[in-house]
Amino acid sequence: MRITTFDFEEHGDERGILISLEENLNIPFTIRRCYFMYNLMPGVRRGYHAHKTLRQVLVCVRGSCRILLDDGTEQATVLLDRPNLGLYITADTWREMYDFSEDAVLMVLADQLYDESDYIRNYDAFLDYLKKKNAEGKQA
Ligand code: T46
Repeated sequence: MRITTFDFEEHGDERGILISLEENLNIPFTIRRCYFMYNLMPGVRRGYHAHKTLRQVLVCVRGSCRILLDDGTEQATVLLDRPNLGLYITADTWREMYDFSEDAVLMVLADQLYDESDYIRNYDAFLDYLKKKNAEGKQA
């Protein structure tokens, strides 16, 4: 499956490093929401869902974690272990986040406000959703 990551430009000098994230520039959409998670224990696994329309960029701004992506046919794993790396996740992609380091802070930029009706939180329902969508696409 195709994985899209971004290497954000670092503005570094003797004072440290600054990264700027701007909508429709190095983030490929208009940013409508930002959320982040921390206090993530090494054994926990989060996510277990797909989105029908939401697009997001994930950045592990501190520490590290792994992201499992699944498009219903193939799976891939991405290690987020530096704050200048962004992972772009579009709709119709099952995701799981795991292997969090104790200091991990995972920040997410999203193109829509929070909407529970955009979630598919059951894997079989996700596969059914893709099947129906494909069948409708072939008829059109
Ligand atoms: C995603 C992955 C990467 C809100 O009230 N507002 C929000 O914007 C979000 C994202 C969550 N919530 C509430 C809903 C739940 O009661 O926070 C609680 C935890 O959310 P959830 O279990 O969905 O968290 P994750 O880590 O499994 O998934 C999140 C995002 O929900 C999801 O869109 O792609 O991070």
